[in-house]
Amino acid sequence: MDYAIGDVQGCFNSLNALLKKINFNIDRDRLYFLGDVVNRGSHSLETLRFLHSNKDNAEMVLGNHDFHLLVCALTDRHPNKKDTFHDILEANDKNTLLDYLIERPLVIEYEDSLMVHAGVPPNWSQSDVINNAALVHSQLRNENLIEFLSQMYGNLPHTWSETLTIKEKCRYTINALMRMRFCKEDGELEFEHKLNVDKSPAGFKAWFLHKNRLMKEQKIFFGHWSSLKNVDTKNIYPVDHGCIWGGQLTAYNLTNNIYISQDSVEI
Ligand SMILES: [Mn+2]
Repeated sequence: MDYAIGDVQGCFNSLNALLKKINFNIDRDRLYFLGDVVNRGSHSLETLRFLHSNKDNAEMVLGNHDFHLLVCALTDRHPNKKDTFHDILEANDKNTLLDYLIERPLVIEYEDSLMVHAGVPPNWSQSDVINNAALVHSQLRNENLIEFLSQMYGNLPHTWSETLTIKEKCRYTINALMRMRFCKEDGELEFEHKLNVDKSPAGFKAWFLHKNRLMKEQKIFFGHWSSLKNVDTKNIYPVDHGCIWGGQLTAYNLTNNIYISQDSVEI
């Protein structure tokens, strides 16, 4: 069986409970983590080690918290007070784990669907998504990685255009694929709101609710938005059910098309 799994955020006990619930078998099953595997929870190190040691059967897309870990580990930016990945920064296998994260993609194409941490701008086609994600991926593997990472924070540019510099294109792509919730039809991003879809800020909508969205026919699996409730939009599969906030850690069984949730067992 293949499963897409929502934001673990270092909730390794809940992940183990979920894997037990789905009878996870390393020889038979494949796991696709939808990003934010680390941070906020108490066991980021164990979670990342689990992914790394099972990398032949588990894949992940980068989420904003995973990216934040890379920035804090490799540039002079300091972790915030709420960050809980100090266990990784102090681990003796830190470099192995960071190298593993640097190699991870921003999107995964799975059969006729797409997996991404936050979402896909409504004005992007599947090839726009793949090409822009690949541009960021190539920059992460470039020898100027540290300089690149130190320039990727910030909310600008709000919109994507062909005339942007490579750095600007990457910053927009990271913000869109890893952080977006609300946007305009032309992909203009908004970062002040984290509420449910019925509370969108003026002029903005949840990225998947735009009428003329180009990727309507592809299934999209994503995490990041734990407050999403009652989403009844065709081909839209939110899988982050807020484990870190005392909610549930969820796996979507891609073979049988069902959600399986595990109540948080973090202390
Ligand atoms: Mn996130």
